[in-house]
Amino acid sequence: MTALVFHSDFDDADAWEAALKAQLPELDFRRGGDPTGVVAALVWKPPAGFFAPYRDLKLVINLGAGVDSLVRREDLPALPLSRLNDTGMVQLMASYVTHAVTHYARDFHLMERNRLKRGWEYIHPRALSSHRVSVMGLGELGGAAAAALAGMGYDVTGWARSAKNIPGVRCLWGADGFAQALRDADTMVLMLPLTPDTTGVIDAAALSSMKPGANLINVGRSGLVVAEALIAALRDGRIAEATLDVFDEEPLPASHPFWGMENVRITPHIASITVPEGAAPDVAESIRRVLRGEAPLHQVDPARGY
Ligand code: OXD
Repeated sequence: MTALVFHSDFDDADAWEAALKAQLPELDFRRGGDPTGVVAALVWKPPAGFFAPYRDLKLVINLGAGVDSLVRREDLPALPLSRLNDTGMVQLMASYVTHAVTHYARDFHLMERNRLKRGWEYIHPRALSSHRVSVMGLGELGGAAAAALAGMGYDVTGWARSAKNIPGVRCLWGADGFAQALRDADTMVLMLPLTPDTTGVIDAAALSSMKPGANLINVGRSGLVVAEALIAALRDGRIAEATLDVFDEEPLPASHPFWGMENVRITPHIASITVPEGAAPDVAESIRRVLRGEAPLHQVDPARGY
């Protein structure tokens, strides 16, 4: 019998158990308890020391897309590590990003504020093709969000470390491409993985290289942005608006300045989640592969960080 241990404070263990058993009927799905015979761990931010009792472990699966919190742990076992990537997660992320960009491109943020004052102000709509969006990070989620935006008619630039080809998206790479993507954006969407190279990459200099009055959407990781620099840029209007889904401390403390800023939209890290029925076939296949001595699906290089 194949045993798997599950840990997440956010995801629905019952739904995961049902979805995984539909793929692997013989699976012994554990939420803790006896560690003997557990070959796979499906986890989101397990507590420190979590892995130590699992001596039979052969595979760690990150219950999400970003592996930054796992790869920086001292206690991560030296085993194959994979992450999740399912259609449901990609669609949820694309829906969040297209909504957030559209909120600004269609001036809904201004109309919401007018609504609070009972103010009727006609704001003439502009063509979506006149709104330039830069999607920073073109992985599975970023690439799909960029394609969805392009499909809606936005003028989309995408940036990745290496050259990519996404129909309808102007794909840039390298340091010059990064600077250009920042310069061109009416709205910038951060979808980069958090690695030593990307930590703090959106600092005061990066923000001041953007068009005055540009908007920023962060659905990647808070560590990509230097928070003090963003707060200063939002206060002086250099960055007009921000939509933030990820924070250094979650839940975001009630005393945090972001809460008091009219031009900051806050969502509680819900841009995307893994949908168990969608992701379970890949998890099951990764377990089968690892038991056959093969590499799992969506394997992550811990040294690279994605
Ligand atoms: C993820 C996340 O990485 O939800 O999947 O942040």
